[in-house]
Amino acid sequence: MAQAKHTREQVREVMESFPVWGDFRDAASYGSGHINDTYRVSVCLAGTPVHYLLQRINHDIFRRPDQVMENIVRVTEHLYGRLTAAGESDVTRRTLTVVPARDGQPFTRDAAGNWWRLYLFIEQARTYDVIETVDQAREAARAFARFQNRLADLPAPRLHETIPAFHNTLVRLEALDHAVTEDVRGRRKDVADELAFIDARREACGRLLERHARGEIPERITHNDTKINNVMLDDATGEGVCVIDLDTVMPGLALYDFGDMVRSATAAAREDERDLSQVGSRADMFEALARGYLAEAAFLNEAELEELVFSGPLITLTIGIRFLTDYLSGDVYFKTHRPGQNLDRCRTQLHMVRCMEDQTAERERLVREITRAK
Ligand code: ADP
Ligand code: GN1
Ligand code: MG
Repeated sequence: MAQAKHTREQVREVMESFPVWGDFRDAASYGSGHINDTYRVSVCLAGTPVHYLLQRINHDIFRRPDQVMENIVRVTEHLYGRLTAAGESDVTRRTLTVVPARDGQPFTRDAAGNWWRLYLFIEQARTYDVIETVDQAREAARAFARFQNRLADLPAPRLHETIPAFHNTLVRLEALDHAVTEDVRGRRKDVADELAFIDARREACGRLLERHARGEIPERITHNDTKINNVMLDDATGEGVCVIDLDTVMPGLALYDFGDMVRSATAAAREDERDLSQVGSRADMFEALARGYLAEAAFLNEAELEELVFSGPLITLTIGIRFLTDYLSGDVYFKTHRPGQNLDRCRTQLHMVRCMEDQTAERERLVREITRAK
């Protein structure tokens, strides 16, 4: 659980900007996200406890929080419309719902210049940092695919790119090279093996970008942060009930979403596990993800299907590059709770890349078998 950065009193004050009925009771730091500051706020509504999810948007990372919120409002309202039209029950558990501030804006600012947003709290569901069963993998993949399906007809204009070149591996490599040259903390000496591992894979890093530039892989509306703890699974049924963490929903490649599911859902250990003998990419979880995703993502074209397996190691390498860059830069991007955590995270990612590479042939066979059967 994250360390609370704001006091109960500060959170209470922020909550006054939102038209929430009831008596403020408590605020607790919540979740294990690496980016925003998240609080579960408890309110007592005429005797009934009610929760809200309050977040401080990390404005060092999201430089235009207003554009982030404009995207999120458009996306969540569209999802609400699609769910309602489909006659779904419990619609406010199936999409995030933004609670506007008293001034009608989808955020509020505090005296220190921070940006805050409030969501309805999704009850009787939870997220997992390391998933436990193949059913969870399948349900998570289905939920992310349904999310992409439902957003395919979002009306123009194009969504804002909240972080430009987010999954562009070549741009991420440039940032790593820069961090290596600068070596601001003198840590380069610790990472020779990691740099060699990445160097050996440079050529493959532009593969999807090239196929996109040739028009073979289309741009779609994608989530771009399909880490497994960004989907809530229903406590009772196990269904992937709600896709959350919508800061990076923007134009992207569907393959990046599948790749990040493979990175995070097949992981046998936590992202910062130090004992690499525990780390790996589980074959059974991959199979469940592929089956769940392909069952729902009917929009995929031939080129996307061809690259489905490759997207796993590519995104895992990309995130490994980002953790290493942050380690060399002095841990300025991802939240860390102990020294060396970003280097440990990088090492698990690179270990998983190798593990995925070793399973490429079997995974390709499996994907062909699933798509042929359809
Ligand atoms: P970050 O961008 O820092 O990863 P998230 O938006 O993913 O932040 O939120 C962190 C955690 O808070 C999630 O992993 C999830 O467990 C929980 N969470 C987020 N939104 C909700 C919500 N609306 N209802 C209940 N829990 C939520
Ligand atoms: C961050 O916000 P969170 O913790 O869900 C990051 C992702 C990384 C992930 C690695 C905006 O995701 O891109 O893949 O950490 N989000 C952003 O765990 O950079
Ligand atoms: Mg998150």
